[in-house]
Amino acid sequence: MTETIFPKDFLWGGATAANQIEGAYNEGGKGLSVHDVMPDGLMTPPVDAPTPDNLKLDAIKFYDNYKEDIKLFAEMGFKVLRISIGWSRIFPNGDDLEPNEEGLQFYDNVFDELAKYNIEPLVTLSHYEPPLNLAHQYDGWLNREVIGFFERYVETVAKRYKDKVKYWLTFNEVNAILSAPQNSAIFTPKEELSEGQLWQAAHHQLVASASATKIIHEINSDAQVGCMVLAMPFYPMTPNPKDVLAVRDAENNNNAFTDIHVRGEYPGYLKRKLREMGVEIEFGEGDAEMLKEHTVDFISFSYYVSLATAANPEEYDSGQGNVFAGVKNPYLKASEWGWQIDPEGLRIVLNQFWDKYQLPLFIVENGLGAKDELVEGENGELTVHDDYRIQYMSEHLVQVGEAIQDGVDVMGYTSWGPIDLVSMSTAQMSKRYGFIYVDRNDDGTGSFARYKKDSFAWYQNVIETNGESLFEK
Ligand code: BGP
Repeated sequence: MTETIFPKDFLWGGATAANQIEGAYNEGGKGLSVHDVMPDGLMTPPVDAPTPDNLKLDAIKFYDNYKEDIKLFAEMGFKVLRISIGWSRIFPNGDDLEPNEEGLQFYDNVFDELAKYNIEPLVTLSHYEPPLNLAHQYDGWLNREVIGFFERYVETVAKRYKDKVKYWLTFNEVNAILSAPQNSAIFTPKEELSEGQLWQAAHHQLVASASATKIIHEINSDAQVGCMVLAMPFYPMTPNPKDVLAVRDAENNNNAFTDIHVRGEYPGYLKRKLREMGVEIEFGEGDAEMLKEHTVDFISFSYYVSLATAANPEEYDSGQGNVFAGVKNPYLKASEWGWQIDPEGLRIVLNQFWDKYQLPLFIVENGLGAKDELVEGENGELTVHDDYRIQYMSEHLVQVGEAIQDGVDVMGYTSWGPIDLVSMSTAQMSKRYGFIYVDRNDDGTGSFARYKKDSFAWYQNVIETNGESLFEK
Protein backbone atom coordinates (compact mmCIF):
# COMPACT_ATOMS: atom_id res chain seq x y z
CA MET A 1 0.00 0.00 0.00
CA THR A 2 1.26 3.50 -0.73
CA GLU A 3 1.90 5.90 2.12
CA THR A 4 -1.30 6.77 4.00
CA ILE A 5 -2.13 9.44 6.55
CA PHE A 6 -3.01 6.86 9.18
CA PRO A 7 -0.01 4.76 10.28
CA LYS A 8 0.05 1.31 8.70
CA ASP A 9 -0.38 -0.52 12.01
CA PHE A 10 -3.30 1.71 13.09
CA LEU A 11 -5.72 -0.24 15.28
CA TRP A 12 -9.17 0.13 13.72
CA GLY A 13 -12.11 -1.41 15.52
CA GLY A 14 -15.02 -1.04 17.89
CA ALA A 15 -15.67 -0.77 21.62
CA THR A 16 -18.16 -2.45 23.94
CA ALA A 17 -18.74 -3.14 27.63
CA ALA A 18 -19.82 -6.44 29.19
CA ASN A 19 -22.94 -5.13 30.92
CA GLN A 20 -24.17 -3.45 27.74
CA ILE A 21 -23.81 -6.45 25.41
CA GLU A 22 -23.53 -9.80 27.17
CA GLY A 23 -26.87 -10.42 28.86
CA ALA A 24 -26.90 -13.81 30.67
CA TYR A 25 -26.85 -11.74 33.84
CA ASN A 26 -27.39 -14.75 36.09
CA GLU A 27 -25.78 -17.51 34.02
CA GLY A 28 -22.41 -19.19 34.17
CA GLY A 29 -21.98 -18.46 37.86
CA LYS A 30 -22.08 -14.68 37.37
CA GLY A 31 -23.00 -12.54 40.36
CA LEU A 32 -25.10 -9.39 40.02
CA SER A 33 -23.35 -6.22 38.95
CA VAL A 34 -24.53 -2.72 39.76
CA HIS A 35 -26.20 -2.13 36.37
CA ASP A 36 -28.31 -5.26 36.91
CA VAL A 37 -30.26 -3.14 39.40
CA MET A 38 -30.16 0.13 37.43
CA PRO A 39 -33.10 -0.38 35.02
CA ASP A 40 -32.99 3.26 33.92
CA GLY A 41 -29.23 3.65 33.79
CA LEU A 42 -28.32 6.96 35.41
CA MET A 43 -31.84 8.38 35.13
CA THR A 44 -33.19 7.01 38.42
CA PRO A 45 -31.55 5.55 41.54
CA PRO A 46 -30.68 1.84 41.73
CA VAL A 47 -33.44 -0.54 42.87
CA ASP A 48 -33.23 -3.48 45.27
CA ALA A 49 -33.17 -6.40 42.85
CA PRO A 50 -33.21 -7.04 39.06
CA THR A 51 -36.54 -6.12 37.45
CA PRO A 52 -37.89 -7.46 34.12
CA ASP A 53 -37.86 -3.97 32.54
CA ASN A 54 -34.04 -3.85 32.79
CA LEU A 55 -32.77 -4.35 29.23
CA LYS A 56 -29.24 -5.06 30.44
CA LEU A 57 -30.28 -8.42 31.90
CA ASP A 58 -30.37 -9.85 28.37
CA ALA A 59 -28.66 -6.91 26.63
CA ILE A 60 -27.97 -8.13 23.07
CA LYS A 61 -27.11 -11.69 24.10
CA PHE A 62 -23.46 -11.43 23.10
CA TYR A 63 -22.83 -14.16 25.68
CA ASP A 64 -24.62 -16.60 23.36
CA ASN A 65 -23.90 -14.89 20.04
CA TYR A 66 -20.26 -13.91 20.40
CA LYS A 67 -19.09 -16.12 17.54
CA GLU A 68 -21.58 -14.67 15.08
CA ASP A 69 -20.85 -11.11 16.22
CA ILE A 70 -17.08 -11.47 16.07
CA LYS A 71 -17.45 -12.91 12.59
CA LEU A 72 -19.26 -9.74 11.53
CA PHE A 73 -16.54 -7.56 13.13
CA ALA A 74 -13.95 -9.58 11.23
CA GLU A 75 -15.88 -9.05 8.02
CA MET A 76 -15.56 -5.30 8.58
CA GLY A 77 -11.81 -5.84 8.92
CA PHE A 78 -11.45 -5.03 12.63
CA LYS A 79 -7.89 -5.08 13.92
CA VAL A 80 -9.02 -4.61 17.53
CA LEU A 81 -12.11 -5.16 19.65
CA ARG A 82 -12.53 -3.41 22.95
CA ILE A 83 -14.45 -5.49 25.46
CA SER A 84 -14.63 -5.37 29.21
CA ILE A 85 -14.43 -8.30 31.57
CA GLY A 86 -17.53 -8.41 33.76
CA TRP A 87 -15.91 -8.37 37.20
CA SER A 88 -18.92 -10.17 38.70
CA ARG A 89 -18.51 -13.01 36.18
CA ILE A 90 -15.09 -13.67 37.67
CA PHE A 91 -15.70 -12.74 41.32
CA PRO A 92 -19.48 -12.95 41.72
CA ASN A 93 -19.51 -11.04 45.00
CA GLY A 94 -16.36 -9.03 44.49
CA ASP A 95 -14.91 -10.15 47.82
CA ASP A 96 -14.75 -13.89 47.05
CA LEU A 97 -11.45 -15.65 47.64
CA GLU A 98 -11.64 -17.88 44.56
CA PRO A 99 -12.63 -16.95 41.00
CA ASN A 100 -15.50 -18.46 39.07
CA GLU A 101 -13.98 -20.83 36.49
CA GLU A 102 -16.97 -20.67 34.15
CA GLY A 103 -16.61 -16.91 33.90
CA LEU A 104 -12.90 -17.19 33.14
CA GLN A 105 -13.63 -19.80 30.50
CA PHE A 106 -16.12 -17.52 28.75
CA TYR A 107 -13.49 -14.83 28.12
CA ASP A 108 -10.98 -17.51 27.05
CA ASN A 109 -13.52 -18.48 24.39
CA VAL A 110 -14.00 -14.87 23.31
CA PHE A 111 -10.24 -14.24 23.07
CA ASP A 112 -9.74 -17.48 21.12
CA GLU A 113 -12.47 -16.49 18.71
CA LEU A 114 -10.86 -13.07 18.19
CA ALA A 115 -7.47 -14.71 17.62
CA LYS A 116 -8.94 -16.74 14.76
CA TYR A 117 -9.40 -13.48 12.88
CA ASN A 118 -6.24 -11.76 14.14
CA ILE A 119 -8.30 -9.25 16.10
CA GLU A 120 -6.42 -7.87 19.12
CA PRO A 121 -8.49 -7.64 22.28
CA LEU A 122 -8.36 -4.34 24.16
CA VAL A 123 -9.64 -5.16 27.62
CA THR A 124 -11.18 -2.79 30.15
CA LEU A 125 -10.89 -4.17 33.66
CA SER A 126 -13.72 -2.13 35.10
CA HIS A 127 -16.37 -0.63 32.86
CA TYR A 128 -19.10 0.60 35.21
CA GLU A 129 -19.98 -2.93 36.30
CA PRO A 130 -18.56 -3.68 39.76
CA PRO A 131 -20.20 -6.55 41.66
CA LEU A 132 -23.40 -5.39 43.40
CA ASN A 133 -22.30 -6.92 46.67
CA LEU A 134 -19.52 -4.33 46.85
CA ALA A 135 -22.18 -1.61 46.79
CA HIS A 136 -24.24 -3.25 49.51
CA GLN A 137 -21.46 -4.35 51.84
CA TYR A 138 -18.85 -1.65 51.35
CA ASP A 139 -20.45 1.36 49.56
CA GLY A 140 -18.14 0.58 46.67
CA TRP A 141 -15.02 2.59 46.02
CA LEU A 142 -15.64 4.85 48.99
CA ASN A 143 -14.16 1.98 50.95
CA ARG A 144 -10.42 1.41 50.75
CA GLU A 145 -10.86 -2.35 51.17
CA VAL A 146 -12.19 -2.52 47.62
CA ILE A 147 -8.65 -1.85 46.33
CA GLY A 148 -7.60 -5.26 47.62
CA PHE A 149 -10.57 -7.03 46.00
CA PHE A 150 -9.79 -5.32 42.72
CA GLU A 151 -6.13 -6.34 42.91
CA ARG A 152 -7.14 -9.96 43.40
CA TYR A 153 -9.38 -9.76 40.35
CA VAL A 154 -6.69 -8.07 38.24
CA GLU A 155 -4.05 -10.60 39.20
CA THR A 156 -6.41 -13.44 38.33
CA VAL A 157 -7.26 -12.18 34.86
CA ALA A 158 -3.77 -10.86 34.07
CA LYS A 159 -2.33 -14.34 34.79
CA ARG A 160 -5.07 -16.22 33.03
CA TYR A 161 -4.96 -14.16 29.82
CA LYS A 162 -1.23 -13.40 29.85
CA ASP A 163 -0.71 -14.91 26.39
CA LYS A 164 -3.97 -13.65 24.91
CA VAL A 165 -4.24 -9.98 25.88
CA LYS A 166 -1.63 -7.31 25.24
CA TYR A 167 -3.65 -4.08 25.67
CA TRP A 168 -5.37 -3.31 28.98
CA LEU A 169 -7.34 -0.34 30.28
CA THR A 170 -7.91 0.06 34.01
CA PHE A 171 -11.08 2.09 34.80
CA ASN A 172 -13.49 3.24 32.13
CA GLU A 173 -13.86 7.05 32.23
CA VAL A 174 -12.11 7.16 35.58
CA ASN A 175 -12.89 10.88 35.98
CA ALA A 176 -16.65 10.21 35.83
CA ILE A 177 -16.66 8.88 39.40
CA LEU A 178 -17.16 12.46 40.58
CA SER A 179 -20.42 12.81 38.61
CA ALA A 180 -21.83 9.28 38.55
CA PRO A 181 -20.63 7.52 41.71
CA GLN A 182 -23.26 4.76 41.40
CA ASN A 183 -21.25 3.37 38.46
CA SER A 184 -18.48 2.82 41.01
CA ALA A 185 -20.81 0.90 43.35
CA ILE A 186 -21.33 3.91 45.60
CA PHE A 187 -25.07 3.76 46.26
CA THR A 188 -25.18 6.54 48.84
CA PRO A 189 -27.12 9.18 46.88
CA LYS A 190 -24.80 11.74 45.34
CA GLU A 191 -26.50 14.64 47.15
CA GLU A 192 -25.45 13.06 50.43
CA LEU A 193 -21.81 12.71 49.44
CA SER A 194 -19.32 15.45 50.21
CA GLU A 195 -16.67 16.56 47.71
CA GLY A 196 -14.15 15.05 50.09
CA GLN A 197 -15.79 11.63 49.92
CA LEU A 198 -15.95 11.74 46.12
CA TRP A 199 -12.28 12.64 45.81
CA GLN A 200 -11.33 10.00 48.38
CA ALA A 201 -13.17 7.38 46.30
CA ALA A 202 -11.38 8.70 43.21
CA HIS A 203 -8.07 8.38 45.08
CA HIS A 204 -8.84 4.73 45.81
CA GLN A 205 -9.43 4.10 42.10
CA LEU A 206 -6.28 5.97 41.13
CA VAL A 207 -4.20 3.86 43.50
CA ALA A 208 -5.96 0.71 42.26
CA SER A 209 -5.23 1.75 38.69
CA ALA A 210 -1.51 2.16 39.44
CA SER A 211 -1.52 -1.14 41.26
CA ALA A 212 -3.21 -2.87 38.30
CA THR A 213 -0.55 -1.39 36.02
CA LYS A 214 2.14 -2.83 38.28
CA ILE A 215 0.50 -6.27 38.45
CA ILE A 216 0.00 -6.51 34.69
CA HIS A 217 3.55 -5.38 33.89
CA GLU A 218 4.99 -7.88 36.36
CA ILE A 219 3.01 -10.72 34.82
CA ASN A 220 3.72 -9.74 31.22
CA SER A 221 6.44 -7.23 30.46
CA ASP A 222 5.14 -6.84 26.87
CA ALA A 223 1.67 -5.81 27.98
CA GLN A 224 0.64 -2.19 27.57
CA VAL A 225 -1.60 -0.56 30.12
CA GLY A 226 -3.56 2.62 29.53
CA CYS A 227 -5.74 4.87 31.60
CA MET A 228 -9.17 5.74 30.20
CA VAL A 229 -10.71 9.16 30.67
CA LEU A 230 -13.82 10.91 29.47
CA ALA A 231 -12.30 13.66 27.33
CA MET A 232 -14.04 16.86 26.59
CA PRO A 233 -12.65 20.21 25.50
CA PHE A 234 -14.29 23.26 27.02
CA TYR A 235 -14.55 26.56 25.13
CA PRO A 236 -14.88 30.00 26.72
CA MET A 237 -18.17 31.79 25.96
CA THR A 238 -16.25 35.05 25.50
CA PRO A 239 -12.60 36.20 25.39
CA ASN A 240 -13.04 37.60 28.88
CA PRO A 241 -10.04 36.20 30.82
CA LYS A 242 -12.46 35.18 33.57
CA ASP A 243 -14.22 32.88 31.12
CA VAL A 244 -10.87 31.53 29.94
CA LEU A 245 -9.94 30.75 33.54
CA ALA A 246 -13.29 29.03 33.97
CA VAL A 247 -12.29 26.80 31.04
CA ARG A 248 -9.01 25.90 32.73
CA ASP A 249 -10.86 25.03 35.90
CA ALA A 250 -13.37 22.83 34.09
CA GLU A 251 -10.66 21.09 32.06
CA ASN A 252 -8.45 20.59 35.09
CA ASN A 253 -11.14 18.50 36.75
CA ASN A 254 -10.50 16.00 33.95
CA ASN A 255 -6.78 16.71 33.52
CA ALA A 256 -6.15 15.81 37.15
CA PHE A 257 -6.88 12.18 36.34
CA THR A 258 -4.52 11.99 33.36
CA ASP A 259 -1.85 13.99 35.21
CA ILE A 260 -1.86 11.46 38.06
CA HIS A 261 -1.86 8.47 35.70
CA VAL A 262 0.96 9.86 33.56
CA ARG A 263 3.11 11.86 36.00
CA GLY A 264 2.36 9.82 39.09
CA GLU A 265 1.47 12.63 41.46
CA TYR A 266 -1.28 15.06 42.38
CA PRO A 267 -0.84 18.25 40.32
CA GLY A 268 -0.52 21.62 42.09
CA TYR A 269 -3.88 22.93 40.88
CA LEU A 270 -5.64 19.88 42.35
CA LYS A 271 -3.84 20.18 45.67
CA ARG A 272 -4.91 23.80 45.78
CA LYS A 273 -8.50 23.02 44.90
CA LEU A 274 -8.72 20.32 47.56
CA ARG A 275 -7.12 22.62 50.12
CA GLU A 276 -9.59 25.37 49.32
CA MET A 277 -12.48 22.95 49.67
CA GLY A 278 -11.10 21.87 53.03
CA VAL A 279 -10.53 18.35 51.74
CA GLU A 280 -7.63 16.25 52.89
CA ILE A 281 -7.16 13.02 50.98
CA GLU A 282 -6.12 10.13 53.18
CA PHE A 283 -3.07 8.54 51.59
CA GLY A 284 -2.53 4.95 52.71
CA GLU A 285 0.98 3.64 53.31
CA GLY A 286 2.76 3.29 49.97
CA ASP A 287 0.10 5.15 47.94
CA ALA A 288 2.41 7.97 46.86
CA GLU A 289 5.10 5.49 45.70
CA MET A 290 2.53 3.32 43.95
CA LEU A 291 1.24 6.29 41.95
CA LYS A 292 4.76 7.52 41.17
CA GLU A 293 6.28 4.20 40.12
CA HIS A 294 3.48 2.68 38.08
CA THR A 295 2.39 5.17 35.49
CA VAL A 296 0.64 4.21 32.27
CA ASP A 297 2.05 3.33 28.84
CA PHE A 298 -0.61 5.17 26.85
CA ILE A 299 -3.68 7.35 27.29
CA SER A 300 -7.06 6.28 26.05
CA PHE A 301 -10.23 8.30 26.07
CA SER A 302 -13.83 8.57 25.00
CA TYR A 303 -14.91 11.57 22.98
CA TYR A 304 -18.50 12.48 22.19
CA VAL A 305 -19.05 16.16 22.91
CA SER A 306 -17.38 19.41 23.71
CA LEU A 307 -18.91 21.93 26.07
CA ALA A 308 -18.65 25.64 26.56
CA THR A 309 -18.30 27.35 29.89
CA ALA A 310 -18.10 30.78 31.49
CA ALA A 311 -17.33 32.44 34.80
CA ASN A 312 -21.10 32.94 35.14
CA PRO A 313 -22.56 29.79 33.54
CA GLU A 314 -26.03 30.40 34.99
CA GLU A 315 -26.51 33.19 32.45
CA TYR A 316 -26.50 30.71 29.54
CA ASP A 317 -28.47 27.67 28.39
CA SER A 318 -26.97 24.41 29.59
CA GLY A 319 -25.34 21.78 27.33
CA GLN A 320 -25.55 18.00 27.72
CA GLY A 321 -23.33 14.94 27.94
CA ASN A 322 -24.14 11.64 29.64
CA VAL A 323 -22.22 12.37 32.80
CA PHE A 324 -21.04 15.97 32.51
CA ALA A 325 -22.88 19.16 31.67
CA GLY A 326 -21.80 22.69 30.81
CA VAL A 327 -22.98 25.66 28.77
CA LYS A 328 -24.55 25.14 25.35
CA ASN A 329 -22.35 26.17 22.43
CA PRO A 330 -24.38 28.27 19.93
CA TYR A 331 -22.12 27.20 17.02
CA LEU A 332 -22.82 23.47 17.22
CA LYS A 333 -25.71 21.17 16.33
CA ALA A 334 -26.78 18.41 18.69
CA SER A 335 -27.80 14.76 18.49
CA GLU A 336 -31.37 13.67 19.27
CA TRP A 337 -30.20 13.26 22.88
CA GLY A 338 -28.87 16.82 23.02
CA TRP A 339 -25.17 15.93 22.78
CA GLN A 340 -23.44 18.66 20.77
CA ILE A 341 -21.56 17.39 17.74
CA ASP A 342 -18.04 18.76 17.35
CA PRO A 343 -15.59 16.89 15.09
CA GLU A 344 -12.90 19.60 15.42
CA GLY A 345 -13.10 19.12 19.18
CA LEU A 346 -11.56 15.69 18.67
CA ARG A 347 -8.55 17.19 16.89
CA ILE A 348 -8.26 19.75 19.70
CA VAL A 349 -8.36 17.10 22.42
CA LEU A 350 -5.80 14.93 20.62
CA ASN A 351 -3.44 17.87 20.31
CA GLN A 352 -3.96 18.90 23.93
CA PHE A 353 -3.13 15.44 25.24
CA TRP A 354 -0.13 15.11 22.98
CA ASP A 355 1.27 18.53 23.88
CA LYS A 356 0.93 17.80 27.58
CA TYR A 357 2.10 14.20 27.80
CA GLN A 358 3.80 12.97 24.60
CA LEU A 359 2.35 9.51 25.16
CA PRO A 360 0.57 7.45 22.48
CA LEU A 361 -3.16 8.13 22.37
CA PHE A 362 -5.99 5.71 21.75
CA ILE A 363 -9.52 6.90 20.95
CA VAL A 364 -11.50 4.09 22.52
CA GLU A 365 -15.03 5.51 22.23
CA ASN A 366 -16.69 7.84 19.76
CA GLY A 367 -19.95 7.60 17.89
CA LEU A 368 -23.46 8.85 17.36
CA GLY A 369 -26.43 7.56 19.35
CA ALA A 370 -29.40 7.86 16.99
CA LYS A 371 -32.79 6.36 16.26
CA ASP A 372 -32.63 3.98 13.29
CA GLU A 373 -35.34 2.70 11.01
CA LEU A 374 -35.08 -0.86 9.71
CA VAL A 375 -36.16 -0.91 6.06
CA GLU A 376 -36.04 -3.24 3.09
CA GLY A 377 -32.85 -2.80 1.05
CA GLU A 378 -32.27 -3.20 -2.71
CA ASN A 379 -32.00 -6.98 -2.57
CA GLY A 380 -34.86 -7.51 -0.18
CA GLU A 381 -32.58 -7.75 2.88
CA LEU A 382 -33.37 -5.64 5.95
CA THR A 383 -31.03 -2.71 6.54
CA VAL A 384 -30.75 0.85 7.87
CA HIS A 385 -29.84 3.82 5.71
CA ASP A 386 -27.77 5.57 8.36
CA ASP A 387 -26.13 8.32 6.35
CA TYR A 388 -26.26 10.54 9.50
CA ARG A 389 -23.99 8.07 11.30
CA ILE A 390 -21.62 7.83 8.33
CA GLN A 391 -21.43 11.61 8.23
CA TYR A 392 -20.76 11.91 11.97
CA MET A 393 -18.04 9.29 11.90
CA SER A 394 -16.39 10.50 8.67
CA GLU A 395 -16.16 14.02 10.03
CA HIS A 396 -14.61 12.81 13.27
CA LEU A 397 -12.16 10.48 11.55
CA VAL A 398 -11.05 13.22 9.19
CA GLN A 399 -10.13 15.22 12.29
CA VAL A 400 -8.16 12.25 13.62
CA GLY A 401 -6.28 12.35 10.30
CA GLU A 402 -5.69 16.07 10.80
CA ALA A 403 -4.28 15.46 14.28
CA ILE A 404 -2.00 12.75 12.94
CA GLN A 405 -0.73 15.28 10.39
CA ASP A 406 -0.23 17.72 13.28
CA GLY A 407 2.26 15.16 14.60
CA VAL A 408 0.09 13.47 17.23
CA ASP A 409 0.83 9.77 17.89
CA VAL A 410 -2.54 8.01 17.61
CA MET A 411 -2.51 4.22 18.13
CA GLY A 412 -6.05 3.46 17.11
CA TYR A 413 -9.73 4.20 17.03
CA THR A 414 -12.53 2.01 18.37
CA SER A 415 -15.98 3.38 17.63
CA TRP A 416 -18.46 3.03 20.45
CA GLY A 417 -21.00 0.25 20.02
CA PRO A 418 -20.05 -1.24 16.62
CA ILE A 419 -23.13 -3.37 17.18
CA ASP A 420 -26.23 -1.79 18.77
CA LEU A 421 -26.16 -2.19 22.54
CA VAL A 422 -27.99 -0.94 25.61
CA SER A 423 -27.24 2.68 26.47
CA MET A 424 -25.33 3.25 29.68
CA SER A 425 -26.97 6.50 30.80
CA THR A 426 -30.56 5.94 29.66
CA ALA A 427 -30.65 2.10 29.42
CA GLN A 428 -32.43 2.36 26.05
CA MET A 429 -31.99 0.15 22.99
CA SER A 430 -33.34 2.88 20.71
CA LYS A 431 -30.21 4.98 21.24
CA ARG A 432 -28.29 3.06 18.63
CA TYR A 433 -24.60 3.40 17.81
CA GLY A 434 -23.92 0.33 15.68
CA PHE A 435 -22.87 -0.61 12.16
CA ILE A 436 -24.95 -3.70 12.94
CA TYR A 437 -28.61 -3.36 13.86
CA VAL A 438 -29.94 -5.59 16.64
CA ASP A 439 -33.66 -6.31 16.55
CA ARG A 440 -34.59 -5.40 20.08
CA ASN A 441 -36.84 -2.59 21.24
CA ASP A 442 -37.10 -0.45 24.35
CA ASP A 443 -40.03 -2.54 25.58
CA GLY A 444 -37.83 -5.65 25.40
CA THR A 445 -39.55 -7.16 22.33
CA GLY A 446 -37.58 -8.28 19.28
CA SER A 447 -35.86 -11.30 17.81
CA PHE A 448 -32.26 -10.25 18.57
CA ALA A 449 -31.48 -10.81 14.86
CA ARG A 450 -28.54 -8.84 13.45
CA TYR A 451 -28.71 -6.75 10.23
CA LYS A 452 -25.95 -4.80 8.51
CA LYS A 453 -26.60 -1.07 8.22
CA ASP A 454 -25.23 1.05 5.35
CA SER A 455 -22.44 2.15 7.70
CA PHE A 456 -21.19 -1.46 7.81
CA ALA A 457 -19.83 -1.38 4.26
CA TRP A 458 -18.69 2.21 4.76
CA TYR A 459 -16.52 1.31 7.80
CA GLN A 460 -15.27 -1.80 6.04
CA ASN A 461 -14.00 0.42 3.25
CA VAL A 462 -12.43 2.90 5.68
CA ILE A 463 -10.46 0.09 7.30
CA GLU A 464 -9.55 -1.55 4.01
CA THR A 465 -8.09 1.70 2.66
CA ASN A 466 -6.49 2.50 6.04
CA GLY A 467 -8.55 5.68 6.20
CA GLU A 468 -7.77 6.94 2.69
CA SER A 469 -11.43 6.63 1.61
CA LEU A 470 -12.24 9.40 4.10
CA PHE A 471 -10.32 11.88 2.04
CA GLU A 472 -11.71 10.95 -1.39
CA LYS A 473 -13.97 13.63 -2.79
C1 BGP B 1 -19.61 6.39 27.81
C2 BGP B 1 -19.57 5.03 28.43
C3 BGP B 1 -20.15 3.94 27.60
C4 BGP B 1 -21.23 4.34 26.66
C5 BGP B 1 -21.12 5.72 26.07
C6 BGP B 1 -22.35 6.26 25.41
O1 BGP B 1 -19.70 7.35 28.81
O2 BGP B 1 -18.25 4.67 28.70
O3 BGP B 1 -20.43 2.85 28.43
O4 BGP B 1 -22.45 3.88 26.96
O5 BGP B 1 -20.71 6.67 27.01
O6 BGP B 1 -23.26 6.71 26.36
P1 BGP B 1 -24.76 6.26 26.39
O7 BGP B 1 -24.75 4.78 26.39
O8 BGP B 1 -25.31 6.82 27.63
O9 BGP B 1 -25.37 6.81 25.16
